[in-house]
Amino acid sequence: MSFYVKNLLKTMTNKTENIPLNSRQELVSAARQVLRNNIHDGFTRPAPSLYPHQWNWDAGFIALGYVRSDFQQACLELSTLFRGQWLNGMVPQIVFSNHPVCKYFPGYRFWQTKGVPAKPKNVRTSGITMPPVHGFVLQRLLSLAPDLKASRPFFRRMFDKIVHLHQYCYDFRDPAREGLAFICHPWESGMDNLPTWESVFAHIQIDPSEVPHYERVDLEYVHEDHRPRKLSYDRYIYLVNRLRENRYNEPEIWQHYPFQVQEPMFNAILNHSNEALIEIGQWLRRDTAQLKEWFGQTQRAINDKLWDEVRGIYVSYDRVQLQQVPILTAGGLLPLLCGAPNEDQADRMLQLLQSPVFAGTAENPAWLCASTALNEPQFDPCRYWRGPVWININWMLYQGLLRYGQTEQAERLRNESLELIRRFGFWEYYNPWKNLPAGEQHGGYGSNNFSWTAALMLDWIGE
Ligand code: 2M8
Repeated sequence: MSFYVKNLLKTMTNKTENIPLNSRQELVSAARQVLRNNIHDGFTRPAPSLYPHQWNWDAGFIALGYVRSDFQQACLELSTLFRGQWLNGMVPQIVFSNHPVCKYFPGYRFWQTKGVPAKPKNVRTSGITMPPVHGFVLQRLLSLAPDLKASRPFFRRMFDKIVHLHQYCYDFRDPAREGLAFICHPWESGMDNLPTWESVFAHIQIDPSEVPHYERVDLEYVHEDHRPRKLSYDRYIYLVNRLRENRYNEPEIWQHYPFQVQEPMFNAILNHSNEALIEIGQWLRRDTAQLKEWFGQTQRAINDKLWDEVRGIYVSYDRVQLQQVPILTAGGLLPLLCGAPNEDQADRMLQLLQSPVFAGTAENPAWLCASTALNEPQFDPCRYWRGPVWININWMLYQGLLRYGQTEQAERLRNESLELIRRFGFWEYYNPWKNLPAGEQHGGYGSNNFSWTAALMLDWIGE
C-alpha cells in the first residue's frame, strides 16, 4: 500500500467522520481537534491529505478559529503565509511546505517560480494570488487581542504587508485604474469551478499541445464526481503554463493574456479589507489617505460595472471580451460585505436569497447558500463550486447581512451552516438540498476535517 493511500485511509477513519455532533461543547472540542490535527510545519493545512501546504485565504479564515483560544497561533497563521509575499506585494495562493505529508498537484516545481525576480528566494510558492481577506482578518484579531500593547509590533508589521498587497492589486491588476482588480486564473477567485469560468473560456482557443502533461492527484482523495472535470483542469493548467512561460512578468504579460475577470466577491473582499485597514491604520496613527481613496473608488466601480440590473445581483466582468458574464453565484451577493449596494440593491439580493433561486421551494428546500444558484443550467449539487454550500462563503455573507440590519436572515444562514456541521461533520462542502436523494444519507463532500469549516464555526459559536 502506498504512503499516500495509507494516509488517506488514516483520514477516512478519523474519529470525526460521520459522527453526529450535538452539544455545543462537543462541537467546540471537535473543531479544535480538527485544527490541531492539521497543524504541520508551524501552520494549519486546509485539509489533512487533499491540501498539504499553506493556502492564502484559508490561512486568514483559519486564524479566526484560533483567535479566542490561541492568539499566538492565530498570528502565526498570517505571518507564516506572508513569508511568501513577493517583492511586488503579491501574496501567493500557495506557500509550499518543505516537508509535505502528502502529494499535491500542481506542486512547486510545476509552477516554475524558482528564480522569478519578484519571488522571495528562500520560500517556495505558486505564482498567482487569492482573495485578500487578510485586512479584515487582521481587524478581527485586533478587536480580540488579549494584550494590545504586546502585539502592537505584530499589527504594525502586518499592516504594512497587507497594504503592500493591496498596492499590488491596484498597480498590477487594475491597469485602467478603475478601482477593480482582475483575476488571471479561476484559482485566484477561490471559487475555482464556477460556471462563470466556462463562459469566459468559451472565448479562449486552446491548442491541446499547449496543455502540458499533468497528473490529477486530487482524484486519489476525492470522488471524481465531486471535483472539477478534466476539461476544466486542462484549462487551469493551460493558464499556469502561459504564466510560467512568461516568467510571471507583470504587467507586460497582460497585453496578450486571455483570462482577465473582475469578479464581485474578490473586489468586495478587497474593499472590506480596505476599510478594515483604514481602522487599523488610524489606531497605528498611519496615513490612511490612499486606503480611503481606494475604498471610495472600488465601492463606486463595483456598482458601475458589476451590478446586473436585470437579475438584481452582481456578476463578473470579462475585461477581454468587454462584457458582463450573467451567471448567478453566491459571490454575486458578497458586495453586501463591503457595503457597496444601496438599500434597493440590497433588497433585491435579499429577495433572491429567499427565492427558489437560492432557498429552493417548499417541496424541495435548500440549505443556504448554494455556491452556484440552484436554477443555473450548470448547477450540480455535488460538484465542487458548482452548487454545494461552503462555510466560508456563508460566514462572509452572514457579516454582510448583519451590516444591512438583516438579523433574521443572517441568523438563518448561521443556523443552517451549524446544522450542516452538526449533521455531517467538518466537510469542505455540502449538498445544498435538504432532501437528499433516496438512499443517500451523507451530504458532506470533498475533504473531511476541513480547517476553515472548523475555524469559522468556532468564530460563530464564540459570538
Ligand atoms: C481549492 O483550490 C485548490 C487550488 O487552489 C485546489 O482545488 O487544489 C479551493 O476551494 C480554494 O478556494 C481553497 O483555498 C483551496 C484550499 O482549501 O482548495
